[in-house]
Amino acid sequence: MLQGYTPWPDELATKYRSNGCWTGETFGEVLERMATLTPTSIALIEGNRKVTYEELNDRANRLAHGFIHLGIKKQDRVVLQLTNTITFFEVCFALFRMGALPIFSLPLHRQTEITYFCEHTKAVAYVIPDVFDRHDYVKMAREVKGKVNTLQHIIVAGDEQEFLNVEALMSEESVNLPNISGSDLAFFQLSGGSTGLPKLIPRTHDEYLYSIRKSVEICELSERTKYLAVLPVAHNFTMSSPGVFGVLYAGGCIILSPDPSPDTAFPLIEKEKVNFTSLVPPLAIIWIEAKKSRGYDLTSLEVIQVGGAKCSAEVAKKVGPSFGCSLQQVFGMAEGLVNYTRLDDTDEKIVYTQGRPMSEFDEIRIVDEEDQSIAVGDTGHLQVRGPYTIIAYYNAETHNEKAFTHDGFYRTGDIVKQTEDGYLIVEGRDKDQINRGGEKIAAEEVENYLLSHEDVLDAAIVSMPDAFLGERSCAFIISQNEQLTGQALKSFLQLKGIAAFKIPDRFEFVHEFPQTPLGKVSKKSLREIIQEKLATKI
Ligand code: J2J
Repeated sequence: MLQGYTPWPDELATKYRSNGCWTGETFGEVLERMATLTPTSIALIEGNRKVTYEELNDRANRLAHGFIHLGIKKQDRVVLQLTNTITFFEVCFALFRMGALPIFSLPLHRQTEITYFCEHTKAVAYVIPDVFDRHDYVKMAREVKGKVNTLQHIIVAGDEQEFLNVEALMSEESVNLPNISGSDLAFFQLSGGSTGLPKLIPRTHDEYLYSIRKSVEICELSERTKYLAVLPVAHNFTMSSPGVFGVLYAGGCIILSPDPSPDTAFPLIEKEKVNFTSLVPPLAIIWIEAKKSRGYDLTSLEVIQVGGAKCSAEVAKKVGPSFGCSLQQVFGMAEGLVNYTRLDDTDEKIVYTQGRPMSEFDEIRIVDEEDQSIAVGDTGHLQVRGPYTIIAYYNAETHNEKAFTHDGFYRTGDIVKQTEDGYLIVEGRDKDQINRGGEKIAAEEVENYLLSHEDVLDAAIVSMPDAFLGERSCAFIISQNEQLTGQALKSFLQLKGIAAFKIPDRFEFVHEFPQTPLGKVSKKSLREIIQEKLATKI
């Protein structure tokens, strides 16, 4: 058993097996099955390159053998930072096959985050593109490798001589692959976080495949699905709700978009007759605007999902009519619970709610500050337990005590209310997090980076409303250096090497922070201060 991982208690595992949620199937077996059932169907399209299910399966197998030759073993951790490419899937399924555990970092993560993922998990390998979006990942990997002594292999997708190359690792030589079972760990997803550094979310084949199977059923995916992946495939939404894994499970075709802009995505929709895609709310706004002036034929679209952050009713109302398709709202989290509006729901539900839990075995409760259930229709804190919601983060004992209740419910940190018929409406959040158009920023993480600046005495980050992104971040700073500027702090954070979306959009220099009656920084008051400033345009 991997140290730091809390396995499912026997009682729950038995329950979810006997009620049919967990079938024992593994990701490796799913791909093998699809390669047998639909060998010549196209699984993935990237630019002019197309890969069938049989080819994907074959290449994943060869790569799995290559990883074993290299000395990577079952349960070894591998930080995977690939973009929306076919190689992502080859590496991913190769790791699933031989039981090593990918950590799904995002293309935007930089050396501070990657070093932490590698150190925290004692990763043995790190897989990167060579260059993407003008960022030199090889240079970054060199720096990370210099800091992390467990890291033995840097593996590069692309033309690169300094480190190992994915293509060169494909091996014809057969070796015995370890046995993988449904209850084995499959990978780690990342939490949006609220305290300190991002938490790692351990997922087993059993639980994640259940959520995919249910999502495929609700979203009605089939071999005729043509899914455009515009958001990063490594994110839980694009990966599993029903996402790219859902498409592979259903035998459909994934079209990989290197970026989400209409200029890239619309021609792909027209050319490949895309019928399903997933967006975050700000992207939905950009697409709706772009649709008015771009002449592409997008009539193949049947469903556009919007999730990751609250979709305003105003935007929700426009999606269907703009694209001649159905909108599906998705309210999910990498920790588990996913809510969908159903495809045959009334417009009222689709526009005004964030859907209802996907599984009849999801147990949700909405509670007050004292963890007491409240009346249906009242607003409160959402807690959840179920067959695909984690029961603990990896290696985070102290945090787990706060994040889960004594009876195993996950405290989502979301403030919601529920309609009589079980639909959820997201009203806010009680976690110290900023949701910047779907990208999550843990306030404390960025505050700590700022505190490492010699001139920063104290820092507090809060959200400020934004018409386009929903929220942006504002850092309140206490410093004795009157010369210190926001620009200087931005450069400091950039040099430190953190994902660009975490860098505060605005800095406010103050002499003190407002306090709660208990003497803590009152983020509520800080939010009010910045809102007022924005309203009066100071
Ligand atoms: C309001 N807030 C939302 C929504 C997520 C599917 C879809 C999204 C995610 C995701 C995911 C929201 N309205 N429609 O993993 O499988 C906020 C909530 C939630 C947090 C989770 C999936 N959809 N949110 O966004 O782990 O605050 O997952 O708790 O990144 O995003 O963020 P994340």
